[in-house]
Amino acid sequence: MLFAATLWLLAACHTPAPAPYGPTPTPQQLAWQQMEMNMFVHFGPNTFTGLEWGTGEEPEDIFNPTDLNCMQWVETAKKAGFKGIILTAKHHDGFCLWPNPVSQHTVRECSWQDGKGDVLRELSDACANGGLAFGIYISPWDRHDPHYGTSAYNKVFLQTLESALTNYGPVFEQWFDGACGEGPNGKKQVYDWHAFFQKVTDLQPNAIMFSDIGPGCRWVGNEEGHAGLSCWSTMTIDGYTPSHSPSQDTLNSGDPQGRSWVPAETDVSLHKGWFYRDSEEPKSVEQLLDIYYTSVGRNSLLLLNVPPDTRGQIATKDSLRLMEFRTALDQIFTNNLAKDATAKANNTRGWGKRFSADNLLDSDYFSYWAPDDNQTTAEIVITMPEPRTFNRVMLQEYIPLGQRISAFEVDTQDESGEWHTVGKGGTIGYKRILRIPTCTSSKVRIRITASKACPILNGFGLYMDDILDSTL
Ligand code: FUL
Repeated sequence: MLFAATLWLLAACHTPAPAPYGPTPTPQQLAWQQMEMNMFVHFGPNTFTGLEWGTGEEPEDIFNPTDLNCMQWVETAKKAGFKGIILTAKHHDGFCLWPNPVSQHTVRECSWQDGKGDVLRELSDACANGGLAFGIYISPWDRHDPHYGTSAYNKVFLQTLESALTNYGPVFEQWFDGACGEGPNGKKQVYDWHAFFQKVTDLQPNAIMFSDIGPGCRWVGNEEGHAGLSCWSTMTIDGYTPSHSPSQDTLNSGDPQGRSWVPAETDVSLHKGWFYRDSEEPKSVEQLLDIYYTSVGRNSLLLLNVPPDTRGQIATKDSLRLMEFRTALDQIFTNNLAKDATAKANNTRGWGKRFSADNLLDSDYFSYWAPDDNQTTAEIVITMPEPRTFNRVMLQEYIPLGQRISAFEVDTQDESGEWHTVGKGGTIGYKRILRIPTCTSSKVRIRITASKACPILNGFGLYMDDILDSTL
């Protein structure tokens, strides 16, 4: 008896974890993905002119916030559930929100705060005090800098990066915008992307670099707030640059054969435009929830733009809407209806608890269910103590070992014991939320029908959304 128990224990302890499959996230990319929602802040001369793309000829004095309060941004962001803030330190008009030594078109040149103002300083301090991560957007396209369109501009841009990335503490994300509206007869800048990326790596080795193609995270391919129905965090980026990227469809859905880990980031604005305009109303709670489902719920991070007004504060109507959004998310997702359930898989790696299906239901991110290596399909049955009513199914793949699953279905069991398919999907990735018709059942079955290597899941949840009537 003792001998058998010892043997069992030895076998359980010695079953190795699955080997990583394909590209995997760096620890920084994993931590970034776990942030789930960050706040984007577009602020600058356009806030005062009402333009979306400034010409670069705006007089510096146009930038004149009457009551800048970055702590208010941070407090609002925290209450809304954002984990970090990314500020447009320099948009296409070239105006720098900090006294960039290689530019004469900055806060230093304007009468606001007698030329002593520095929005990067205020925001980075506020983020540090409030416990939020701080990120920087710097537009490579520059409609003001006289060097733009010549190779000398690359040096100016590198010095610009150097100034922004050395003086304001840790930067969690460096955002490289890809836009250029110069047109066929406009200036043509050949960017030295290699040097730009190297500069960020040297100065902020932990920063995630965003551009159309990453390398830290990629553009999702649209500004409407939706990742692909299937969304791979993998894509091949060799041979591409941020100025020459794969098609928007590929950016939207990634590439299951992709050779790099470049997860999708979904940037979208609370308003119609990126900069604040009094005439624009914030998106409704329903629209925001929909965006949440099509971004966070489709293996992408949501970067929601909340533009401050001409005071330099988030307008009341916007912060109220964000609070309503937060309340809705809490109402839906605080109560995981499967949290006291049990889970059983048709195949489990080794014996014992280490890879058992129950690991889907605990709150430990790093515990997961995995079957034997040769399994690429699997079934897990989740049993609740009594029938429960739900319309959202949340699944998480354990991405530190790669993204594997390419097709799955979800069934519920009726009183007579018959199974009915209620939802299906392609990829899962870090997080997938399926919107299904409202159903009542005590048993849910996850069927993984295709996976590139043995599937590995670490999270499962059932929720009821009474707010957004949608099964998309
Ligand atoms: C685009 C820019 O042209 C918009 O103005 C905005 O900054 C958006 C986030 O990226 O490429």
